[in-house]
Amino acid sequence: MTNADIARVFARIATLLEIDEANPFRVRAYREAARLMESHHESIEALAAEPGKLESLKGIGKDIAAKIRDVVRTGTTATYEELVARIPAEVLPLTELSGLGPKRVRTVLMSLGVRSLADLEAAAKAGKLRELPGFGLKVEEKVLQSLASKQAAGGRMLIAEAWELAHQLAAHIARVKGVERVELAGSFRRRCETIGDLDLIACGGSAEDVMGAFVAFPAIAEVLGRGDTKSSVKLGSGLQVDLRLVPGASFGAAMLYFTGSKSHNIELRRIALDKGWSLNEYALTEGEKVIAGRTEEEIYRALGMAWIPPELREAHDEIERAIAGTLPVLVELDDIAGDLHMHTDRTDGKDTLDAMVEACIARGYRYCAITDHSKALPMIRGFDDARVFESAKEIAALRKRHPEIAILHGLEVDILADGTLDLGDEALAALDWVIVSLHTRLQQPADEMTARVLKALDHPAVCVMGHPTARRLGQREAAAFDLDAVLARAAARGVAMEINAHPQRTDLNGVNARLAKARGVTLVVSTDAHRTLELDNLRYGVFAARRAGLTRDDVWNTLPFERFEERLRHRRGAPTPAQAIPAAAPATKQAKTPAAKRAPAKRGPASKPKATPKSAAKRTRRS
Ligand code: DGT
Ligand code: CA
Ligand code: CA
Ligand code: ZN
Repeated sequence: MTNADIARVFARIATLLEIDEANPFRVRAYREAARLMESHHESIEALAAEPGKLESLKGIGKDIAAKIRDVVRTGTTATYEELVARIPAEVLPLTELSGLGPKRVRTVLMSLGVRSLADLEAAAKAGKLRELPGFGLKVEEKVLQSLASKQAAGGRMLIAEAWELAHQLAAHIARVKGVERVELAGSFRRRCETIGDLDLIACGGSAEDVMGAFVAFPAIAEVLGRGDTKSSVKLGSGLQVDLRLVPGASFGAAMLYFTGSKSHNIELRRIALDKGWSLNEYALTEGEKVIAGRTEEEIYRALGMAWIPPELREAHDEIERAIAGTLPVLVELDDIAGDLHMHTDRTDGKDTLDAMVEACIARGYRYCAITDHSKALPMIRGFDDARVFESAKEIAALRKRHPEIAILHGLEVDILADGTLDLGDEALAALDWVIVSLHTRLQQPADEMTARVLKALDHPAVCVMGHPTARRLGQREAAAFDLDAVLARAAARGVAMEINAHPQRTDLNGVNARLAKARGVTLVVSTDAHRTLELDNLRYGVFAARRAGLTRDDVWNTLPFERFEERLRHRRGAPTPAQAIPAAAPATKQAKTPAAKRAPAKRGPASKPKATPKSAAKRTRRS
C-alpha cells in the first residue's frame, strides 16, 4: 500500500466527520495525519510494521497509529466503516467540486436528499441550490460549471495520480518467476495528462503465476475478470488495470498495438496493407509468414520508418516524419538545468527558502528561480514593492549560503484585470525573473481577456507567462482569450511561455505548446512547486513538452546557466546578480566556493541596461 492509498482513507474520514459536524479538532487530527502521510518520505506501511515508529511522527498519536495499522492490514478501519454506515460514501466526490465543501454537502444531503453527483446535477439544473441557506445563484453556477468540467475529464485520472502505483504494479509482476518483460502501454506510455485505464503487457512466466500475482496485488479492490491471456482489476482508487500476457515473439506487436493511439495504429495498418501485409497485436505478417513482432523497432523498420517515441503517436505528422527521417529528438527530463517557478513559506509555499534551494541542489540543478506571489493575492501575503526590495536582501543572503547554485530573484506577478502588472516598475526592474500569471477575474469576456494579456506581455520586465491558460484539469476550463494572438505577441516581444508541470495544470499542454513552437515562442518547463517534493512534478511538464514535439533547443531552461543568463540579459537589458555566481560548474556536486572568491552580487535598480544583441543569434531554433 502506498502512502497515498493509506492517506486517502484518513482524508475521507476527515471529510465524513466534517459532513457529520464533528468536533473540528478531531477533523483536523485526521486531515493533518492524511497530509503528513501523503508527503512523508518513508513508507508508512514499513513504519507501521515496527513498534513505536508511527507514534514517533509528529502529529500521529497512539489512536491514529492504531488506525493506520488497521488500514495497512485490512484496507479500512472501524471509524471509517461506522461513518459510511450513516453517511453515504457517494457524497465524498461532491466535496471536491469547486463551490461545495463538507458544510454545503451536508446541507444538500439533509435538505434535498442529494446523495450522488447525478442527484446534485439534477438539483442544480432545477434551480434548487440557489434557495438553500448559504448558497445563492453564484454557488449554483459554480457547481454546474465544475460538474461540466468534471464530465469533460470523463472520470479519467491524472497520470500523476497513477504514476507510482503503476510502476509498483509493473515491478510486482516483473518479480514473478519466469517473467521476461513487463511494460506499461496505452495512454500512460504516451504520457497523456489523464488516463482512462492502465494497460500492462507482460511476457514469460506461466499464466497461473503471472495472473495469480496480478490479482493478489494489495492495492486491488476488485477483480473484474481473470483469464490466461488477459485479466482486469480495479484499484482502490477506481482505476481499472488490464494485464495481457503475450508470447515473447509477439511482445513488440502487442506493445505497438496497445500503446496506440488508436488513430496512429490505423495509419500504420494502412501502410502495412498497402504493402500487401497485415498488422495486428500478434505480428506484422505477409500471408502465413511473420515479418516482425518481437520488437517495436523491427516492425517500424519493416514498415520503412524510424521508431516513433510513444508521446508522438497521435496521428499528427509523426509517421510522415518517421518515414522522412526527420523526427525531432525530444527534450528529456535530464536536459532541464534549472526550475524557474517555485514558492516558499514567505507566501503560500510550505517550505523555507533554504529548503527549496537545497532541494534544487539535490536534484542537480545549476540554477533556480524563487517566485513567490504578488499582492493581488493578499490572503497569502503576496508581495508589494517594499516587500520585493526586502526580499532582494533575503535572496542575497541565501546566495551566500548556497554558492553552488545560481539563484534568480523572481516573482510571480499577477496580471490585473486591466492588464497592468501588480507591481511598480522599479520593483519589477529589481527582479531577475518576472513571471506574469492570471489568477483572478478569469471569467472576463474573451476580448477583454485577450487585451489584458497582450498588454501585460508588452511590459518590458516580463520574462515568461506562467500557466498561460489558467485551466485546472477537472475543475476549470482554459481562460477564454485568443491564444494565437497571445502567442504571436509573446514571439514578437521575446516573452517565453511556461509549461507548468503541476499535474493538474499541465499548462501549456502538449497541443498548445506545439502551437507555441510553431509561432516561434520559446518554452520554459517549471514546476510551480509549493513544497520541496513537488519539484519532482517536473517530469509531467517534460511529458507535455515531448508530446508537443519539443527538442532541447525549444526549451530555455535546458541551457547551461551562462547561456541562459546571456539570453535573459538580452531580453531584459541588464545583468542579474545571479550572474555573479560561477556558472561553468562541473557536472557532479562540488565543494562550496568560499563567498569571498565570488564577485560582488549586488546591482542597484537604476543600473544602466547593457544589451548584447549577439547572444540571441546564438540560439537558432530547429523547425
Ligand atoms: P485511455 O485508456 O482511454 O486513457 O486511452 P488508451 O489509448 O490507453 O486506450 P485503451 O486503453 O482503450 O486501449 C489501449 C490501446 O489499444 C489504444 O491506445 C489503441 C489500442 N486499441 C484499443 N482498441 C482499439 C481498436 O479498436 N482499434 C485499434 N486499432 N486499436 C485499438
Ligand atoms: Ca488505457
Ligand atoms: Ca485498456
Ligand atoms: Zn505559481
